[in-house]
Amino acid sequence: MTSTAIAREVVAQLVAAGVRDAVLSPGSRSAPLAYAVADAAASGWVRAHVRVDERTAGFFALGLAKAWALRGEPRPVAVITTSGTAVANLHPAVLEASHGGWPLVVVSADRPHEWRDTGANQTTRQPGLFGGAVRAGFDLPARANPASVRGHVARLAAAALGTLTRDPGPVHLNVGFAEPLVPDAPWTPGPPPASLAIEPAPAPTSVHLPPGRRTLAVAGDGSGPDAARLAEAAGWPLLAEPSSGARLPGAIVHYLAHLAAGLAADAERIVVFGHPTLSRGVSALLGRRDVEIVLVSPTARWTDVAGAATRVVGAVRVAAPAASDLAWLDRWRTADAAASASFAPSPIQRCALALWDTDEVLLLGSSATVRAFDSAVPGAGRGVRVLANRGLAGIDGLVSTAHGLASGLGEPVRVVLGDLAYQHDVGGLARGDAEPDADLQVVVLDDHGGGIFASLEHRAAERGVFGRYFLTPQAFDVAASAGAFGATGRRTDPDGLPSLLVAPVTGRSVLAVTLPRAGQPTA
Ligand SMILES: Cc1ncc(C[n+]2csc(CCOP(=O)(O)OP(=O)(O)O)c2C)c(N)n1
Ligand SMILES: [Mg+2]
Repeated sequence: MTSTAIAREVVAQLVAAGVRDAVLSPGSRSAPLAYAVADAAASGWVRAHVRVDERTAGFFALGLAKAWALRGEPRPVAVITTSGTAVANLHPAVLEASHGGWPLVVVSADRPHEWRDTGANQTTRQPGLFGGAVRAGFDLPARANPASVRGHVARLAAAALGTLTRDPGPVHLNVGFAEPLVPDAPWTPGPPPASLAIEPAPAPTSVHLPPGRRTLAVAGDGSGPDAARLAEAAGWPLLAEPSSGARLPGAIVHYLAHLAAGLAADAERIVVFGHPTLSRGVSALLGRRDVEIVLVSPTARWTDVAGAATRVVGAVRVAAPAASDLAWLDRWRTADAAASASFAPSPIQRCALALWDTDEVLLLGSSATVRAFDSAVPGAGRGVRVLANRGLAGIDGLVSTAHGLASGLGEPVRVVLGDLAYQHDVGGLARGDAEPDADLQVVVLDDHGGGIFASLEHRAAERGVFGRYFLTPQAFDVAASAGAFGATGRRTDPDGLPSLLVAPVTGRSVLAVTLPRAGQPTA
């Protein structure tokens, strides 16, 4: 069968399976897919997004998937590349999607299978390239019967969404294409084909957790607002990471200080939501063997690093708090009020507070950025619109993820990140001439290097070693870099930041915030 027929069927079946966004990077072997997506986009089946750099394309697709989830309508997102190293450039985003549980459908174009191991140009072993990072994969040979495509795409999309497994994540469809790579007849897609109706796995039943036990709710990344609702209903102190979606009114702000001060010493039960990763204090709490630890996970995965959990449940229900629960909650609230009264935020925490005080969707960068928010910001309604890439917490792909998020939502997005993380993914700012502009503001908390390392044991290393091998300050002008990508750039400091955040986020801009230099010896 022709490559054109196969590509059109792949695109049609992706749309039938729920895909509404396709991210493409240019290439010749992938041309049949590009022509098919162009026709599908012209017919309104999908939105096409074209990015030159596949590493960016992968994270951009991740941002689009996050946009669908934020709207309460999870959908798989397709990311399409040509053959060779192009495919491997998706690996960081595929890993992040795997550990974060995001439904990316990688469609890689390949040379005809018989060219493998012959020295043919841009020909490598693409099937299995992502190893255990994909939930499922299929290798469709060149000249396959297009009728075989529907079943494979339906299986892959179901695996990506976790329809039957409750284990969403990335999948990989590798498609061989033989010449000709150019359509011989036009295609005007009509109504998309009917999807294969797959009955989803039943939702987990909820388990009742009785009142009267001194309980802490821990909400890690991706918990969602239900964690806050349950904690509120049960009268549990809520320790919610800033990207949990549960840092809502009532959350305990200075919980790290309270944990360090031993306030949790006589806790009897911890109820854990999402994927907590940010602090050693919470890790220690979740490693305790003298308390009951209940992990609540609606998916097939859970976070239990220490292996100390007592039980794993899909959902919980709670009763009204007992008097003893309210006394316990009161102890935490009283401590938090005292801590708030004496809280003197550092410069980076002042930036976090100013950014938290805005309405736009926020994507928080890894490293010191997310921790500045965690240690400073109060619970607020805006907490449901704060995201992060905490699957693997890389400092890569953050600008691209935010760019995809802004494009997917069609509304302004701010990404806040460190100077090294910004330089790592500065290419994520790029926009092709034919691509619509997104409303994206990149706020770079610029301490001239990896400030996080100054808070770790490596600060004790010899100064030259610490500077060159850990801190790694760069000869890089953050504000000027924006202009190279047609974005606006300017610099401010923590005092100037709040007034600049009042202006609406329109188009692409970069705001560098000068912070005290990281790793400077303190007097
Ligand atoms: C892709 C990737 N490479 C390396 C790391 C290790 N790492 C963690 S934080 C960090 C430094 C980040 O510096 P910056 O973005 O300036 O943030 P800061 O710590 O100064 O807030 C590095 C290199 C990582 N998390 N991800
Ligand atoms: Mg830095």
